[in-house]
Amino acid sequence: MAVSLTIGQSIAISASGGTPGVFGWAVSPATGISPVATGTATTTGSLTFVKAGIYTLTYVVTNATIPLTCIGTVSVTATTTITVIDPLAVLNLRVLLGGAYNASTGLMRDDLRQNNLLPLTEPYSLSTLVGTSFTHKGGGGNESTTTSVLSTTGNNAIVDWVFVELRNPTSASVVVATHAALLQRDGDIVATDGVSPLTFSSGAGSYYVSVRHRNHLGVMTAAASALSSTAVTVDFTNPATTTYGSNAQQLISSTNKRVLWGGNADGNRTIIYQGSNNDVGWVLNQVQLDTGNPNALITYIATKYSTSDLDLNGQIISQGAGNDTQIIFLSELLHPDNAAFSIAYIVSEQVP
Ligand SMILES: [Ca+2]
Ligand SMILES: [Ca+2]
Ligand SMILES: [Ca+2]
Repeated sequence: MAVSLTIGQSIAISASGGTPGVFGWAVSPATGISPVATGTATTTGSLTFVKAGIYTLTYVVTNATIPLTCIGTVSVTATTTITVIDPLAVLNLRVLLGGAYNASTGLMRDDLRQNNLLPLTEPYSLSTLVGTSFTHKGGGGNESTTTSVLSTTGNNAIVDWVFVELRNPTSASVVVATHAALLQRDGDIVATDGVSPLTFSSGAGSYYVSVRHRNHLGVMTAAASALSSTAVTVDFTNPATTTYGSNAQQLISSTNKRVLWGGNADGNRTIIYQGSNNDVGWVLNQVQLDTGNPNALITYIATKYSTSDLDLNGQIISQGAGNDTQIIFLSELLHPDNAAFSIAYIVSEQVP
C-alpha cells in the first residue's frame, strides 16, 4: 500500500476488523511530522506531514488478551509507504535593468508607472508588445496586477514587467515553467500583488533560474538551484552571483552592482548598433511609424509603452537629447568582450 500527499496534508490512521487490542504506529524518518512520529491508540491516530520526502509508516497491533490457544500475545505488523511532495518553488529574485538604472540613487526609474503607461496585464503574451522570443510555459502567462499595486511609490514602486523562467537542470535550454512578474525600483522581483516572492506551482526541485526582459538581454544562473516552498534568494545584482555564459551582465563599478545589458529595441536575443538587424534602425522605425507622427519626422517623440523606449522613461527618442539609441551604443562599447571598441560588435544574450 502506498499513499501520496502534498506538504501540509494529514493522514488519518485507523485499525479495524475484530478487536484490535493495542494499536501502535511509528513513522520513519521521524522528522517533518506533526504532532509526533510515534504513538499508540486503540484504533486511530492522525499525522500531518510538513516536509517533503518518502516515509515508512509501521503499524503494530497486539492482542489485548491472550487467547486460550496461545501461549503469549500475538502481534501483527504492516507497513505503508507515504510519499510527501512539495508542490511549490518560491523565489526571492533580484535584478536591475541597465537602461533604467541610476547609479547615483541605486534605483531604477519608474516613469512608466508614473505616466500610467504600464499595462495591468503582463506584456509577454503579446508579440505586438515584446516581439516573438517569449513563450510562456507551465502555467505562466496573462498575469495581471491592479492600479492599487501600481500606486506604490518609493523604493518599492513598480518599474516594469519581467519574464522569469525555471529551466531543466539537465538541459538548461528546456524551459519548464514561466511567470511574468513585477520589478521594484530597488531590484526586487515580486508577484502581481507587488510585494510577495514569486511562487511557481511546478513543484520543488532543481532548476536553472533565468530572468529576461522585453528590451534588455536576460541572465541565468550558472548552475541549477534546489528550490522548494521555503523561498530561495537569487540576487543577479550581486557580482558574486555566478551566471551562465560570458559577461551576461554589465558591471556598474561605482555601485558594484550588475545590471542587465540594455538596448535590445526589437526584443530579440542580441544588441546590435550597426549592421543588419540593428536596434538603432528599429528605434527610428518606431518613431516614424507612430500614429501621432504622420509626416514621419525623425525628431518626433513618441509617448508609449514600447520596446524602443530603452531607458524606460515613457518616450521613444531616436534623435537629439535623451535619445534611446545611446543605450545601444554604450552596451556595445562597454562590453568587456569588445576590447577593440568595435561599433559592429554584437552583444548576445547568455541564456541558452
Ligand atoms: Ca524592494
Ligand atoms: Ca536586438
Ligand atoms: Ca526613452
